[in-house]
Amino acid sequence: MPDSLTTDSPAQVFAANVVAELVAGGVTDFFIAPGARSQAITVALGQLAAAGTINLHVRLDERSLAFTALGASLGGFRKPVGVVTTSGTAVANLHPAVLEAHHSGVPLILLTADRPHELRGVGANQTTNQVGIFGDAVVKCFDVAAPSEADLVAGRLPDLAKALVAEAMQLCQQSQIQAGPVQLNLAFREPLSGLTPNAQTVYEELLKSQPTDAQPDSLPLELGDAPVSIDYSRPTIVIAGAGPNYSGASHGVPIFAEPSSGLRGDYHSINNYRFLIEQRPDLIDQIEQIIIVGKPTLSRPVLALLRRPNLRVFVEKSIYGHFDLYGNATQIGNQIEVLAEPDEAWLQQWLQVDQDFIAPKSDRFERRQIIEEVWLASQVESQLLLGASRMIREADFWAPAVEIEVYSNRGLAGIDGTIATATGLALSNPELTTRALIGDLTFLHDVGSLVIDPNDGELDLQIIVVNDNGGSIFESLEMAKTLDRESFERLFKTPQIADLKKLAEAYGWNHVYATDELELRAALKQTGRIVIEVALA
Ligand SMILES: Cc1ncc(C[n+]2csc(CCOP(=O)(O)OP(=O)(O)O)c2C)c(N)n1
Ligand SMILES: [Mg+2]
Repeated sequence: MPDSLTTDSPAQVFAANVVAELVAGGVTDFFIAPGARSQAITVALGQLAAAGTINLHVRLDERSLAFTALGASLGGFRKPVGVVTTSGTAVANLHPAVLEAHHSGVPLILLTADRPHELRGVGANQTTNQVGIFGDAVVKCFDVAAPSEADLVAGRLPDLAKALVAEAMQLCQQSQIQAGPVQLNLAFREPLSGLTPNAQTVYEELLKSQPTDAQPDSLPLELGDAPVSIDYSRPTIVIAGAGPNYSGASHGVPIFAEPSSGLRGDYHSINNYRFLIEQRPDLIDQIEQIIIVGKPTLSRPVLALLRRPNLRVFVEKSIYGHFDLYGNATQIGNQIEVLAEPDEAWLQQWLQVDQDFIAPKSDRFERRQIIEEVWLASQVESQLLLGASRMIREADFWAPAVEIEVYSNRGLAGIDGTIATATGLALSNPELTTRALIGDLTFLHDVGSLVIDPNDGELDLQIIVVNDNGGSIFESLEMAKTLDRESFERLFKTPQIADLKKLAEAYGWNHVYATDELELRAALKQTGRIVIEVALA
């Protein structure tokens, strides 16, 4: 304990201990937005960052902040990261990313500063009910009372911080399947911060007093289910939705791999499956069993497969929770008991049909070529984020049989926060080129995430925008056929007239137009932060 014990702010002592415990527990990256009520946490994190102990990232907009944190956690194999906000609407701005994290098993530690209990519900500035604000999207919300002078004098604050962080860390990453956000709603009384104790010193003391190597091990899958018994000798396929799907390939049967499954390059993957579903009913009719891994979301024909009569559907538990859309899963679990080995002839028949299939070709530069170029450019030292909307669905048809590091926010498939998520991925793997392939509305939705924090350093980050002047995904839906064109455009397609080049440049990004494959290929080789705009009619 420092000598100046009684002059320390209880807020600062507690904040320093909370963050030191988090770091000792393995959290290396923190995301903060400026604010008064959270100043003790921010000061403490600043000290740890100055000492080189943590990576600290600053954002203005908390919505962007939280998606950036989400991307960073994803890029680090779902490691827990800290997110810090002040009180009030700042907290509410975390909500979209918290929902996505909840639905896709991403461990976020939300440190939301709050007024002390005596100032709640009495009209104090910037005060709302932050307890339970995220509902069941957080594993738990801890409502932590403001540290008091009495706590400080009694020397209780380090132990309080230790117990709090230990439980929070445990809850946010219980297993691969049950990971998710936790909220530490931390009340603080004035004085809201001080310069002592220095959080780096608190951290170093902490390390001396506890065994080292508290880094989280890789998380166990949830075990203990009754094994799922599969007779692979019957005609079986795997449908692989959004990943990570480490086990998808291990079944030894044909895989229908959505592009965000990470399995397109696998030997078993039938990459023309979206065409074959419609063109080879003879083969589809033979399927007797389907194993679902990850979260399939992209197409109605795939989901329709699951509703076929006399089908056995096995669901492998995933990070995305319980997937059983039609309530017809025969068994759900993650331990498999192999009753009989796969039929090699069945697999070979599918691989042959896939290889022989000739996809419709067009000479125009369109989405197919964009996907192929982006995919192939991403084979080495790269990671790719697929935005929601049309391009990920086009990739379901066209993504080549090449393994790449691929991500997508399929927990809720929002078009929000995509630039921020890509930035988070880039921050967590700065040695890679990070690409996001998104639509024009998705770009505009999150354009504020182009704000650059110069302290983030040089990132190779490419936002590839397919600008088709509005939400072209809606063209394929019911209302596009029933509504008159004008109503459809005004109500759904929402064409926009934004100048993306000016926007990008205003935020300090490079911008380049790509009008054909060669220009796109060249643009994809550029370094730095760049918006690559591909205009399509
Ligand atoms: C936050 C959020 N709001 C609304 C939607 C509904 N939505 C799905 S796709 C889409 C349009 C996206 O358009 P664009 O990014 O241009 O992609 P395109 O389909 O044209 O390639 C919208 C509004 C959503 N998924 N998420
Ligand atoms: Mg569009």
